[in-house]
Amino acid sequence: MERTFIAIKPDGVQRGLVGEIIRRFEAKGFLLVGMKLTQVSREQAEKHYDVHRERPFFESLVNFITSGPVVAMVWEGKGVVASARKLIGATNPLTSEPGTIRGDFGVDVGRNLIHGSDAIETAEREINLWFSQEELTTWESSVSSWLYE
Ligand code: IDP
Ligand code: MG
Repeated sequence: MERTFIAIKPDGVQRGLVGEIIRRFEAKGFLLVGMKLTQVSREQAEKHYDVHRERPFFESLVNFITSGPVVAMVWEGKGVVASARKLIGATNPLTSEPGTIRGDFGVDVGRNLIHGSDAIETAEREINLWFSQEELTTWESSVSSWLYE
């Protein structure tokens, strides 16, 4: 089953949106298979955002993601990578649709609350960067037959 990496950034934690964000993924029907509150090291942040290394906002992005605790999660489900991106909304919260996490709760692109992997291969890379095998669980929800045909 497909898995994706999701992180509630320091602004989401500070603003008390952890429960609300997790609620949306649960309510959709995705399965939480890994979760931890963690203070990200500079090294880890730079690895995570490696594709943006040459972008002008790279330094402020790394400073921000390391500025406070982050809730790192792995969610599982059919089509979860693309679907999570839809739940999250467009990168700039001013243009994210209402009903999305960024659209409902954010204003500034540098305070957009949440990260989600952008492709299946990216998800695999990010899950391995953030979690060890022992930190991930394999389980089946007792309501799975009410979610999947
Ligand atoms: P994504 O988070 O929607 O996948 P990316 O393009 O991968 O967006 O950018 C990673 C993160 O970098 C964004 O979530 C946002 O926090 C930040 N970012 C992206 N573009 C800008 C920008 O133009 N200015 C400042 N920060 C940006
Ligand atoms: Mg991205």
